[in-house]
Amino acid sequence: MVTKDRIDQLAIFTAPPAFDEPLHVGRPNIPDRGRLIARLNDMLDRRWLTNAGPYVMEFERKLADLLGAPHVVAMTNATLALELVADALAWQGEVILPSFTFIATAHALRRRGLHPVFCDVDPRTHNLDPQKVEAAITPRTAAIVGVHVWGRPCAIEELEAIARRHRLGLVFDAAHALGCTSGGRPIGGFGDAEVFSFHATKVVSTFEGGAVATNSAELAGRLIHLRNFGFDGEDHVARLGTNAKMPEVSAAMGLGGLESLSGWVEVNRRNYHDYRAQFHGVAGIEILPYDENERGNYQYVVACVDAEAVGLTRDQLRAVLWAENVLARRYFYPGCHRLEPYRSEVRDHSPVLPVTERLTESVLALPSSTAIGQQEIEGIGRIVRLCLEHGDIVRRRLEATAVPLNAVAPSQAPSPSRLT
Ligand code: T4K
Repeated sequence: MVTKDRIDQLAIFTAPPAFDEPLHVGRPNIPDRGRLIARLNDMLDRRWLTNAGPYVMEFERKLADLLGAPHVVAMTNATLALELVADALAWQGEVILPSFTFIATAHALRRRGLHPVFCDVDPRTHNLDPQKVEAAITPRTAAIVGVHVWGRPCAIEELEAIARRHRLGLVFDAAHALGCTSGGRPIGGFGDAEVFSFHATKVVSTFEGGAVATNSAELAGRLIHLRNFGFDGEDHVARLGTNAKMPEVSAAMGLGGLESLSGWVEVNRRNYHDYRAQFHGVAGIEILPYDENERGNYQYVVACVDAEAVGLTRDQLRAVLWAENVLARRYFYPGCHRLEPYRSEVRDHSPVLPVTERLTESVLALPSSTAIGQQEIEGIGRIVRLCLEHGDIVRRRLEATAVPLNAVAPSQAPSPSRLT
């Protein structure tokens, strides 16, 4: 790592980047390799590779304990899991959801033939604003899908009350929220169902993977059929299903992940506090806080950039960081409502979701996970503070060199000299 003390040492001035290798958001956590390989050997000896094998069943049982939900159904990924939940609950018509989420939330509904209705979020929580949800309800509304963005819980009680009052379905996209709590209760047992992701970038990974947690035995039963072509017996097909089964190799990885989870969360938490310390008192940059009274997984460390106070936009700051090989991500830019197919369907292009639009211009997810530690975070803090102290020079440099604000990292494409 190259320590940057002076403004001319920044890579945008053709100096070498601070980091030789890219620092990613969402670098996978790797469980104990010995145990993983032992499990894989057992799996191969057993010659049982998929279709409700022993690892998948053990993974589901252990998840049920962690999530405080009696039924967990493991799937190929969270996107298919969301699709199958919407199918199993027989939703039709409109579903209210945030635009400030990963596109998978909207696509899953749309692929079921539902009409996503994007609702604005609370600027403090980044999650659905219950008042705006209620205002968006029409006679065609079938359900609400809340997203526990960054693993911070939605306003669950308010959303439950609204769903009850209007007799709507309520499901939570809990892709980010494994191991988190709301009011001290594990996320997993709220609403009709909660959907988790075990993608490589999540705190526990199964390479690709997802799961539905629910209190309803009936819903779980339907999902078990749906994930397996609709079979409910050796040769009896009860409904139109698909193939969304989690394979044994994924469950083996996930079991290792669950064994390591508390240690990884400790590292994430330390990283989060190190970032908070780096930016403490820095005007215009806030590291989004986690409620220390709840259990969190701290998988995402999110900086909110106030362009006016900082003197640089979020994208300018990001371009500087990318030149240093710090691949900060602007999740969830530009908002689902600005992406296809939803974008083309909106007749009025004026900002209808003002909070979402502001967030998508100001939020920057910073590299964290077990792949980085205090030294890297100090390096990143130093770069950002240098930028802030010399905002005018940095801005002029970026403008003069026409650095694309969609910049790619030095290790991925242009050498720093391309930035001259
Ligand atoms: N709902 C929500 C709220 C979600 O955030 C997601 C997924 C879903 C639903 C759907 O869940 P799944 O169907 O995926 O189970 C990533 C993930 O692909 C996506 O799963 C995740 N959310 C989203 C927030 O982030 P991208 O487009 O940022 O992926 P990518 O390939 O750029 O990877 C992110 C970073 O991770 C990169 O900087 C590199 C690093 N990485 C990635 C992979 C795959 C690694 O270091 N190693 C790896 O193996 O979407």
